[in-house]
Amino acid sequence: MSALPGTVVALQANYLEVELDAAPRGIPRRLLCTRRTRLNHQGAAVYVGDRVHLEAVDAQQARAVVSGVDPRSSWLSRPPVANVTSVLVALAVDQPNFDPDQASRFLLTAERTGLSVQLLLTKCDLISCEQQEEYRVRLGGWGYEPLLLSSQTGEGISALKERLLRTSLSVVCGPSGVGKSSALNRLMPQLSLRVGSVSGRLQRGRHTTRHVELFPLVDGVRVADTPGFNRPDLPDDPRELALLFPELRQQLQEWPCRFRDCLHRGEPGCGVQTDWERYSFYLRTLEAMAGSSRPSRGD
Ligand SMILES: Nc1nc2c(ncn2[C@@H]2O[C@H](COP(=O)(O)OP(=O)(O)OP(=O)(O)O)[C@@H](O)[C@H]2O)c(=O)[nH]1
Ligand SMILES: [Mg+2]
Ligand SMILES: [Zn+2]
Repeated sequence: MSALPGTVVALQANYLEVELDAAPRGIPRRLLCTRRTRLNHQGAAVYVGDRVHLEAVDAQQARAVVSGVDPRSSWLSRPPVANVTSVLVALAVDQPNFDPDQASRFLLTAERTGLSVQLLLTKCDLISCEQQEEYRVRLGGWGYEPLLLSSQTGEGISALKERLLRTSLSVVCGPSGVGKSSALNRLMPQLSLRVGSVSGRLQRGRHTTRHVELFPLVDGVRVADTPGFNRPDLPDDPRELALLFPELRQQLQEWPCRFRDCLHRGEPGCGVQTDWERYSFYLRTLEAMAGSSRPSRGD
């Protein structure tokens, strides 16, 4: 039998869970796989979202071996997911409280993929309509049109679904405890994903989701739930940084800076404005990049 194509939907320890594009008769759609030793020797890592080819299928045990990995069309570094088509950054308005620097770190990581980035503001039931409006305006200034969600009241869930249906692989990422799994449960109750409480003074999450996993919404459309973490790394190329801020990108499009390799830090003659909310974060990030030649690891 020739190699069967499929998608890696989960990783657990040394096993890959692969969903076949189409299961020939008598073969289960989902198979637990190991990697061909040759792949290990080549150092070819396999990630969730990867398109793979399977051989040595054992239909009875629902097992197979991954013999090849296709080149990736995109890559989200943390959490690691291949062939992503849209990144959804989930941030809570409260419990855990909204931390603008942390929010920006997640957004920068998402922007580095070069894909469309959607900001999800979760737990909107915890704030008033006026406060919701303030968030809309504030994040609009960051260049985002946030989708306001509540898994408790169901607000925004159908808009989220509509958004997910537009593209083949959306990844929901964000800090622990913001309600990523809760939102997916509300959207697809049959998933019954494990949900954890938030605790402590900072109302942090408890890292309830442990692995990246892809779930089918409809045929050809998947969404990834991911483990929350609290401090994404900053990008390491200062020249790349400006383009990761949509509000700065927009400025540069309207009034391109006259200088080549300008870092837009208020140099005389640089046309970039300084009166935008995240400007100080932008400057601090540039400084942090200059100060650390080695990228730091978050938690
Ligand atoms: N008030 C309110 N609480 C929510 C909402 N969504 C989730 N929660 C609560 O927030 C806590 C964390 O929810 P999870 O869905 O486990 O959060 P998560 O982002 O998946 O967390 P990790 O898996 O640790 O990354 C749970 O106690 C949920 O009941 C919401 O819309 N409103
Ligand atoms: Mg979770
Ligand atoms: Zn400039």
